[in-house]
Amino acid sequence: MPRTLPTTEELRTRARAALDRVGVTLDEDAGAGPGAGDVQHARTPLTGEVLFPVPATTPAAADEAVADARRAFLTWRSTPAPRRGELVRRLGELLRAHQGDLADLVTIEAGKIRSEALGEVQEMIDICDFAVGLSRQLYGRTIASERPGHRLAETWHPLGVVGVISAFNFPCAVWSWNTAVALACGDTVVWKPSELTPLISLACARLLERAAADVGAPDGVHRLLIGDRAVGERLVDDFRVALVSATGSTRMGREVGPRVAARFGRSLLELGGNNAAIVAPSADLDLTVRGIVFAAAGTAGQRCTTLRRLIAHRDIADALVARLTAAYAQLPIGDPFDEATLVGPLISAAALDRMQEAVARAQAEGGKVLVGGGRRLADVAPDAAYVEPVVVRMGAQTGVVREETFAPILYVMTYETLEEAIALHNDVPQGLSSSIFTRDQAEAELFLSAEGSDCGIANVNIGTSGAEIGGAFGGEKETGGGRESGSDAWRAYMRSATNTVNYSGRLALAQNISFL
Ligand code: UN1
Repeated sequence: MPRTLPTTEELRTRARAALDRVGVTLDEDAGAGPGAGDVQHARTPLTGEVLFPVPATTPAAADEAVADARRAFLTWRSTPAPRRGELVRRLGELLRAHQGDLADLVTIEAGKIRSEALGEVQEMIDICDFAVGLSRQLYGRTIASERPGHRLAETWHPLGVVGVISAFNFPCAVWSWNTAVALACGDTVVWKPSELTPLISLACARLLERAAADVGAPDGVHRLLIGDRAVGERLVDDFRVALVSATGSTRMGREVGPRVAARFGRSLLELGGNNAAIVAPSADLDLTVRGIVFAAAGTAGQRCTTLRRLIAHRDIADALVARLTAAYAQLPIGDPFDEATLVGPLISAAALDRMQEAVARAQAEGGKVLVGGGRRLADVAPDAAYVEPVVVRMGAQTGVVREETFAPILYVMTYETLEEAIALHNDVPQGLSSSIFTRDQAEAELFLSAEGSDCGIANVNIGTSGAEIGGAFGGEKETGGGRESGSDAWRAYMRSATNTVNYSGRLALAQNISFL
């Protein structure tokens, strides 16, 4: 087990070096644009300590940023889409060249282990590739007109300024899903990242700024707002922001959605998940255990796709739980830069408090802790939050199980019939990701059918987390209904127009109407 951690000073040096290679200088003007005044503090969950002060965006500068993005939109929307793709291609090249630097910043600020941090940057590279292709595939349809000599068609146009609000746990990939696609679609972007991850945000913004300069795109295609909730609220309420794409808690989405709707803006919400896996009697238990441990304990339980509920058939539940507890007991927890580590720190001491409260509630609601839950490295780093992922066996899906706690807690329940398992699976307010582990094809198909999982993501023999960018990402119910990333999620970033063209030389009205 790793017993040592890097010091805050070592992390500062490493962050400074990565920022320097990317082209960010941490000074009064760094990234926050004109009018920078207040300061925000970059921290690292590795030690729980402050790294650097970062200039925050003032409200006036935030308004100016939206104005810049709006101005840039007026030229960007008329730039041919394949040329817009060149900006995204250049961004992808820069992301490839700086994959290690960006991964360093993700580890330092979000606490991800090395391979997951590199994986997050890989998602950015992949979505850039996807969006470059998309820039030649923004297809509309032609529709058979009911009138002779008429053509009916659907055209897709850029939407406007897209406001991106992102969370600490995917501090750069979620930005890239939105930004790469929005730019290809002809939109411009104003980004309000999590307050907890300003450094990686400055690095991404700088690389995009460099890409824009390299290909001659307007500089205002992207603006970064460093700040707290008040800065995010300006984006939400600004009528010049056509789409607000927000990732975060259901509580945040409950505020953002109605406020954007009140001004008839569009919103795309990626909110909480409370993802479950059903493990059927025929499941391959070796594969299942590995799939579960990555999904439940990976990223220290801090993905919106993290596996939080396990619904195991009663005939295999004990065997499964025995293997799981053995695997959990071996998990290397500690320094995420150490190649052997699989579980890094929670983002903050407050996150640890919430985890401990949830475990205590689960116990009060009849749950039994089977493994984990202890704090680690408190002597070395008293301000950090290293914790053992925990497995709690529950007699029923009680109140706490139906809530999302953003920590590595896996609640285990049992079932007898698949119908019962699916009912339990769907009986939570959230609807993001889901899995079934089975070798019975009929069971798998039922789970994927309209009567099965009610989530936006439904998997077979693979865990709930770690989706590829090629599919649409998002979920139902309190998860918010948005779809981002691949497939045809791009349509949310454009507006469609229906065109009727009469080339007949005669006026023919639809629905056989006679007039004049
Ligand atoms: C998130 O946790 O906000 O499917 C996004 C996954 C990742 C994205 C998670 N590709 O786990």
